[in-house]
Amino acid sequence: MKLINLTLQATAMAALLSTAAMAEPVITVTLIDKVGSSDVAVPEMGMGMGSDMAKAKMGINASPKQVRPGLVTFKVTNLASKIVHEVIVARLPEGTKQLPYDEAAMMVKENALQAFGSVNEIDPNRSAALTLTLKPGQYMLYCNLPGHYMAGMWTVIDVAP
Ligand SMILES: [Cu+2]
Repeated sequence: MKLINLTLQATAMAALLSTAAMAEPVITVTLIDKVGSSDVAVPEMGMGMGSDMAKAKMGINASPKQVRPGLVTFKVTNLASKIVHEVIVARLPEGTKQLPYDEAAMMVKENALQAFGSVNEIDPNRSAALTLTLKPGQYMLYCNLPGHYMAGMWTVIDVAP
């Protein structure tokens, strides 16, 4: 039930934000986790690992997942109960199968990707916005707090003419 309340709050917030005149497409991004703690014991949920994402303990939802090139605003809401999250927007080189990953640090090797921007340290039940100019291509949205990417905190969007 709590989750439903949070979703309603987020919807109300989105409605409020949309009253501002904005011509560029808005991608609504929600950050979720089903653990309520930093327990990320189910690993191997990264891109291209063939895992059943339905079992992921953390995730990022984006809607819509396809927009036109140009200015794009990401409205990010952290729906997690307790955990701070972040979102990094990085271009995916064509043909990328898996992201470069540092096993020891439990983090994506950020420097190996061309990042376009990020929203850092979003507290639970908080929202933040990020506006970027994106060229055609595929972009990865991911959270790179230790363990979160492999717990499933990523999604891919398409920018297509
Ligand atoms: Cu996270």
